[in-house]
Amino acid sequence: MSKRILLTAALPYSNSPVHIGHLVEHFGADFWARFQRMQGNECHFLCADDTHGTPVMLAAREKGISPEDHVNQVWKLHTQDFADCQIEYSHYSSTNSQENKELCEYFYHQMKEKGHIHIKSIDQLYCEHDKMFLPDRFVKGTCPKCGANDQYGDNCDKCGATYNPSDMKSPYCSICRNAPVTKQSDHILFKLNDFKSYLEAWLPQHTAKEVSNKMLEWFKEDLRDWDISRDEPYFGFKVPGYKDKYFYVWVDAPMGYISTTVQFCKKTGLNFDDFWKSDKTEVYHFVGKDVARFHTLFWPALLKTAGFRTPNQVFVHGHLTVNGEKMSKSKGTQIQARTYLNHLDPAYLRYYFACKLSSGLDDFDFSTDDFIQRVNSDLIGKITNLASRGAQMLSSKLDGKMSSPDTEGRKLIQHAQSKAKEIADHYQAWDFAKAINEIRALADEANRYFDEKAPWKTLATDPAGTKAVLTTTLNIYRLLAIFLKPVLPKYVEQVEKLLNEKPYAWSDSQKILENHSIQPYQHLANRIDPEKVKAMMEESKPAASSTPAPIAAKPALQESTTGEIEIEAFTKVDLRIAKIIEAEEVKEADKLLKLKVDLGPLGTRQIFAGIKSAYKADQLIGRLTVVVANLKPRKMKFGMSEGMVLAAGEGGSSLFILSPDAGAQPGDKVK
Ligand code: B3M
Ligand code: ZN
Repeated sequence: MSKRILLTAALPYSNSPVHIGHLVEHFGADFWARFQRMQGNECHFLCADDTHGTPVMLAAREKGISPEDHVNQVWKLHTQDFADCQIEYSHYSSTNSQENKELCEYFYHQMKEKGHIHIKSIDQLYCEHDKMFLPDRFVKGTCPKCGANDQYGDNCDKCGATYNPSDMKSPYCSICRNAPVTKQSDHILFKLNDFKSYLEAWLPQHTAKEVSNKMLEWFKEDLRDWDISRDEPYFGFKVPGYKDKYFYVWVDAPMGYISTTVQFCKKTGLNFDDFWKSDKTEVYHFVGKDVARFHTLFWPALLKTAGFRTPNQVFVHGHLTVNGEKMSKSKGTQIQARTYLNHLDPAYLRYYFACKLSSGLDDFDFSTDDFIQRVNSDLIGKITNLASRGAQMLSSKLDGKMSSPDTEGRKLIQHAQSKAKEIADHYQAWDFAKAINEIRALADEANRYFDEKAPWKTLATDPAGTKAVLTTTLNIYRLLAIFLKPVLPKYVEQVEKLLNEKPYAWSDSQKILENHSIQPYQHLANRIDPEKVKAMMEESKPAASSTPAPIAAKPALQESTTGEIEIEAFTKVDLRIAKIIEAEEVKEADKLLKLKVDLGPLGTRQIFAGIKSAYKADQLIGRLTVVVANLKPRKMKFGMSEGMVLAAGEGGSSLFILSPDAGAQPGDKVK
């Protein structure tokens, strides 16, 4: 009987572009949803952008636009990236929607009514300059354990210690670098411990053993209250009854799963209650292990409070590393989806991640060498090769019509058919890596058969026997295509065309094509050119600019794929010595200083420079530095910017403008 399934992937946050870490999860969910549909199930795959919180508020300020405009812009980029990666959602919404706001208020009233919240005054670090309470990630300082400088307020990168921001030595606000003060404010707390025994029973039934065991470690003591409110300024939904309190982003984020369903039901005419109010639908979340706690503790407790059903399962996956290391923007290993797409076909990455993804919590690696090797030797060399050799010969040397396999061939096909159940079980269990292994083994067998029969030798002497061999080969290739279709939907569409067939369902694997005409062979896929992978990695390296890379921007003007430029390209940039004659802070922008610079014979210019985190305005007046003088003037929210100040460093306090030795004059050309 056909099942109705609702599947979600975690909601990407609106402060960063889609990167390959997101893709692992969204590919996985997309494979699974497509597999379910091939099985004849009704599978709705829903997702949305997670739009609220301090980082989004600050990102919008930085751009000089409203948070609403910011999240709308990011939504467009996210959905475009996902679509170009062949990920197909049934509906992709946003948590900043009216439906989500109403839902969030409803949940809150239920929490209140049922006595699951209380108010408590809490001490927190506050920045007098930015007039805001600082989330842990926005406090930096010296680690209380090992003494490392510039560590975040919640944990130390150097020694791994975790602590409270208030325990840090010499804490400072990461936005303005001033020392914060401690200030009290009332917070709304959700009494998670009210659900302790409920969750203790719920966890083992709805998560993998590895996950529930991990979560149950917290249960030795009472479960701690969960702080669900944040003070102004914040981007999010206001808490009813308060004029300056907002719901913490993690309260309304998972509600996005439900509000997206509300919108989806409006769009399709399906009945909402069948999804979240009854067990007529199977509900599954697919998330990374970093957010498992939110999905397996807070979320079921909230759902229970508000009288909604809980998910059948929360599937949890491990993290992606790149060439053996944790992904990092500054090391250039956080490859953005758009950067990947600028160089390579998404089918390759879908295939590679399918090779790596299994149902456990282990991390797995995107190794660029292994990636090239797997795609070129397996997907192209073993799998696609069967089609190019078999179909090409059948259409160009014979009449393009399959005959029947001989006894040996039929056995081989039946053997491949008999794997359909096993491979399906692997997909069902989120063990994509095992499914791909099986498929690859079948491809190996088929290649061995083809080489042994050597049809290119028998073509002239035994055309009928040759045809039977090609018929067998193409039938096995067809089965591989059916088994790969959840992972490679576009590729398999071409196979369906080549073999003159309708879109494949899983059950089509039980048929054998005989006396069947095919289309002339058309090239299906190329090998990966390693140079393109190199170019992608090169493009992922952070730009040596003081302004953050624009979200999912198109690649910067490139002279060559290796990142080298000709001398002519360099000399086009007019670098000049400039004297800073005026400098003032742009109050509304966190990073910007407004400068007036003297370029000698070229006159004066106004420049907005993103260096406020490292320099005070009056420190700069009178100083000589280097600017790009022929940059096209740019209209910014606060006025025209007519050049660019060069600076080194990673940003924040670590930013250094350049200074010439004594003797250089304003307007001198830098050569
Ligand atoms: N947005 C993941 C993150 O950005 C978070 C997932 C929400 S799922 C409801 O850390
Ligand atoms: Zn500050």
